[in-house]
Amino acid sequence: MADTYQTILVGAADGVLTITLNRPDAMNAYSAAMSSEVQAALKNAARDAAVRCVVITGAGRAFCAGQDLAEIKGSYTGEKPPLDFGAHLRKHYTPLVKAIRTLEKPTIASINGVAAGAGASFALACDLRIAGKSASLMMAFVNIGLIPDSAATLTLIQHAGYGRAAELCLLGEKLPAEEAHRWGLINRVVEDAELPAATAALAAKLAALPSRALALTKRTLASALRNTLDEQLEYEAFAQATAGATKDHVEGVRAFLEKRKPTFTGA
Ligand code: LHQ
Repeated sequence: MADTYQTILVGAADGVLTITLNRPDAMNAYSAAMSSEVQAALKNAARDAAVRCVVITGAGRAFCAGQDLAEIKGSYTGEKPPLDFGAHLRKHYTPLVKAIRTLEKPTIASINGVAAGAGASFALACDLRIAGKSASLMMAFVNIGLIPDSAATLTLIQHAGYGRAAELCLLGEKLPAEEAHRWGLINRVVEDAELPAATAALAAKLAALPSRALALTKRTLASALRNTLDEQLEYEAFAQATAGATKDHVEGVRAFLEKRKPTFTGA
């Protein structure tokens, strides 16, 4: 039976699983329900060998406006106790960021509009970002007296360097997609109308590549963030030994020598 979700749409075709954040009237603000649903969808994607690439996008004119501030309103009106921020992050945000980063399949954020607060953090956690021209990134946290979370303090520095990360985080201003592209925060920018097709083409390309090599590449890139030179060279030797033992590697080399297109099976 297909999974039924209230806050997201999930569709799979030709090895690509697309998760659409689907609360367009609230700019796809991130609610507790959305958190558990996206986590569940990513867990299923991790288990399903037919899924070879995951796309996250938003319905309507926003990608995601971050925390649903209406949902936690009671903590500010006195109707509910003050929010336990640490517990809230650990329950609803940390598992999602970890799921995206550790998924052994490439992830693409297809940024169709504003990505604000944790919504921007989620996009930054994906492996690749493609955006429509009218999209933007906004570290909105400071505007409500919070600090950037969901690993944005790390990913922003990784993608764009400290100076640019500091500018975005300290000022909380919108950064238009084309500028974010120049800063290295977005990989590709296309006309808004072309975003779905451009995303589909990028995802299809990834889904057709050797999936074990992609998974190992993702792990090896992640290990580089914590390793010394010696450790990283050793990790590469280990990962290459694993990639080199795959059928897809043999197929890739044979196809090259025989001057034909390879057919990768994920084996
Ligand atoms: C929203 C939201 C929203 C609910 C727009 N919630 N409804 C972690 C730990 C614990 C707690 C707190 O959070 C976090 C992590 C975080 O993500 S903190 C950051 C939370 N996000 C924000 O502060 C962003 C707030 N939103 C905005 O700054 C603007 O709405 C943006 C820049 C996203 C869009 O601006 P506009 O294009 O001018 O649209 P709008 O403001 O008119 O919004 C449209 C509707 O969406 C509106 O509802 P309405 O019923 O009036 O049409 C907004 O209330 C609703 N909406 N963001 N986060």
